[in-house]
Amino acid sequence: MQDWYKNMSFYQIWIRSFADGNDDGIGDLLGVYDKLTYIKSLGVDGIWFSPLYPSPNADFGYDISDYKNIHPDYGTLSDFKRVLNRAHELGLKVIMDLVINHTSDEHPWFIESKKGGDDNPYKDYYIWRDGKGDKLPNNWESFFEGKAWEWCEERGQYYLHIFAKKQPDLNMDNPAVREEIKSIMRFWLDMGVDGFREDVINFISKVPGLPDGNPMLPVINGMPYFKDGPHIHEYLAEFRKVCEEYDCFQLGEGPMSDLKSVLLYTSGEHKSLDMMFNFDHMQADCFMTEYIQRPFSLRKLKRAFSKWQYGLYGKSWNALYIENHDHPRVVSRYGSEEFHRESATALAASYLFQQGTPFIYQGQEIGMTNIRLSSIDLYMDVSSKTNYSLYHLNDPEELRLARIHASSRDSARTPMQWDSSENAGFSRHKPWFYVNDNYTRINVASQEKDKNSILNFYRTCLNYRKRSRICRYGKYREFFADDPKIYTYEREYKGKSLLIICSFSDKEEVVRLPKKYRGRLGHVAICNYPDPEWGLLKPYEARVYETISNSERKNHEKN
Ligand code: TEU
Ligand code: CA
Repeated sequence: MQDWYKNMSFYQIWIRSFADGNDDGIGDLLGVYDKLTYIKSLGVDGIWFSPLYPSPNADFGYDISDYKNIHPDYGTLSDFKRVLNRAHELGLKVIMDLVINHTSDEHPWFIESKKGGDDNPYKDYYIWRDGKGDKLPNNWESFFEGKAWEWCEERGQYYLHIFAKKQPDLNMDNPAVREEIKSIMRFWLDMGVDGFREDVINFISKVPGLPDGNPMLPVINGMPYFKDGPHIHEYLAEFRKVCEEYDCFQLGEGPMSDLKSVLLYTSGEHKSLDMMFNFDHMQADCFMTEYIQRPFSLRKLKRAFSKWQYGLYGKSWNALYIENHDHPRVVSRYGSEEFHRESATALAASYLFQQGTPFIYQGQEIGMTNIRLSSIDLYMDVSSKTNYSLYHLNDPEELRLARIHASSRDSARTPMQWDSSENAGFSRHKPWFYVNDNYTRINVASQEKDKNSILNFYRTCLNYRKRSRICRYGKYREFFADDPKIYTYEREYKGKSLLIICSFSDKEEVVRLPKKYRGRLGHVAICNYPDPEWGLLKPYEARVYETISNSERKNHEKN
């Protein structure tokens, strides 16, 4: 397969909150169409659409009830084709979200499957089990809603759901199910889409017998039996074959994945994905999930970044991101709302010069921040609601809500802040979800006008990396890993290098230079302050130095 994706960066659209084209309060494809030139102007090369398909929205699109259609809230298939064609005209690739670990419980397959019956072709499309006496089939917990089993009166059996109750897991061991998946892939590839982001793809093969998990483990106790399961490589190879008929690429989402498993998926004999999203760097201020909070640790963030940069170099390829629709806004987490512009741009520089294909999530490019809603009833994300209702019940309300403020996925799902007009220019109708109050201050229109804005910093970095062979091929090296306030890394290729220094301090800091750069620093190619001062970093200052090696320099001077 082609590796065109190695020179690219992608913009992620979570359509419901992106842009409302018909003013009914819900983002849609008409809205996307109107913003395609904006997206292009960022310097990205493609779009990843979070699910656009019909869905009851128990998990906002990740519970699909029809894989070959568009949700009526967002438009029609012909609206989609219009967007796809225009995107292609602009030179933007388009990738779709492929959610195949589970469907909605309102998908016709599940409605049929519930009926049971020996000659029912849909009978084994899902994972059905009898209870064990008066107990559940096993002790697994779901990610989103308590136990992983739900009773179905109609069929008289339990079904497995690793996520919400309304997201029954498909039985991938059934060849008919895999044929359905391939047919879905072909449907979109034939239309012209350029690839897939494959949701929780490392969960689709379960260990036969579905053994009990360790009862001492919280929430994810079934993980050893559904992550990287026994037939995963077989199934992914089948899907890969379909993709190989087209010039497309596959990006897997791999919660809890480690280097070893990602290398298995993305290189060598089993290669069935081009790259994977991992979650390590999203845990620099929490333990396992954002709901269990810890103070932000830059060292932890750097460890996660470096682990993957060193670990995949020369063997595979990284998918780079610091935000998506599943995590609260990164400025509110790892940056500073006080040093808003500075920290948002430092965060950008901290990952955009790493090796891999960067993803930018809508609103990240203007530094959107977390929303703080006044009551749990105003939140919509199923996982936030569950966390609130199951844990810390005896804590004061204020504290319980503060945990939701810091962890809710809803913070990344507020309407995009386009300008300072009513509803942030997202819609002329009351939006389906709350707009962050700070939209008058943080919005696209005002940042368009400011050459030092976060938006323009993203443009600078994205355009720079596109032209840079060092960014594509260069070797990564981190310096001063123990430094709790500054992230310093290098990319080196054929005697030339970039040295990236990002301060995460809200005070001035002294620049620490790696030995090899002393006396041969080169010049500042990019900086988030207009006048970088020799030897001193301002709060959240980020610089990218371009340098050449001593031997190259000598050659240069001779000529
Ligand atoms: O996410 C998988 C996943 O592991 C996250 O849901 C994670 O558990 C959660 O964000 C807590 O931090 C994918 C999708 O990206 C997500 O939107 C879906 O809800 C989920 O799968 C189920 O389809
Ligand atoms: Ca609309």
